Amino acid sequence: MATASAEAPVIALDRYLRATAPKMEPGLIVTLEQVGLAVKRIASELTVAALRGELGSSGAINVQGEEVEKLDTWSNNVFIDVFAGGGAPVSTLISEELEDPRYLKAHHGRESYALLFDPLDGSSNTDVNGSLGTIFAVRRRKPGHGEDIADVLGPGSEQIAAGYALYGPATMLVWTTGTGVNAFVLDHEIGEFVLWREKIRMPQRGKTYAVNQANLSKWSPGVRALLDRLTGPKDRGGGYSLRYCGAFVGDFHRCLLNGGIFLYPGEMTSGGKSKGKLRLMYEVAPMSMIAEQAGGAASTGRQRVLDFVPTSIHERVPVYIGSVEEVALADQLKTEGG
Ligand code: FBP
Repeated sequence: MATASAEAPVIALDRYLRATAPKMEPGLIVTLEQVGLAVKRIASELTVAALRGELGSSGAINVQGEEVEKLDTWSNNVFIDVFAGGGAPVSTLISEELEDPRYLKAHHGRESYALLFDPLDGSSNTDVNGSLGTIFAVRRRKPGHGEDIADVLGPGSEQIAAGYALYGPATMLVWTTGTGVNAFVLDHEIGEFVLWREKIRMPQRGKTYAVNQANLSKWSPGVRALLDRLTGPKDRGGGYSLRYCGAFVGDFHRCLLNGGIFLYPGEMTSGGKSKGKLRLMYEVAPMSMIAEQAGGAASTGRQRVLDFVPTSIHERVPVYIGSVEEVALADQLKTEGG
């Protein structure tokens, strides 16, 4: 039986949202609680998925042209089930695993929210028991919006909340509503998310970088210059170690706590243009709100991620995210030819 340390009061997520956090609109409180519920279900299933034959591919290909893992589909359905119940004023679900938005009748057309999410981040880790995550963002929907999502395709600065869950040795829920970044840990004994850290600050500079270096040949000279600098001599601003777990959430979480940078650069195409891999609306923009709220930064290599105006819900962008010093260096070295 774990003993709680005397200093740290046990504050559960719902109590924190309702009593401790800066005043929050009631609909947003319920929405974050529902996200917490979906994450608890996914966390519990991940611990036994291997025993239940839920690992491996579902055989389907998603709108991104990627093979869909059984757990991708399962996690996506958990979110649909939780929000279709109508408790939270969410009228629109936009997911990595859904080609088109899913409209929920309960709140359709009214003052409501859109929930944008990547139900299971790091899919290539599902079968090897590696780090996995869930990423989400909340945006306001105008009444009478109908089935047109123009009001959702605004810059990331319009997000009113964002967060992620990290399924690692512990399950963590990290979120912001624009007043700092808070982290909760799932205490499996009581089935509650309990406050771990409030108003987390990302160090201005770190000691690690995270990138799939196997893509080196596809990158611009600016990206190579950045890697040369980070891996160069310590006395010339280098000496960084490479840490890459293959899940954006896991690699970003390390930057949040210890500083450093995660990058997924654009790959140069024959037309000389670079195209990123990660999706703006439900991966990069939510994490960028967290980064900035913790005193970090996020760039597409050409501009601040939160200023980028998307043209579609599944748009991809290059990303350089983490401590302000490393992201500034990436911009200075014109990594995306900016
Ligand atoms: P999904 O797993 O949700 O599709 O996310 C993409 C992702 O897995 C990121 O989590 C991760 O950072 C990246 O792709 C890994 O890509 P690669 O296998 O090319 O290194």
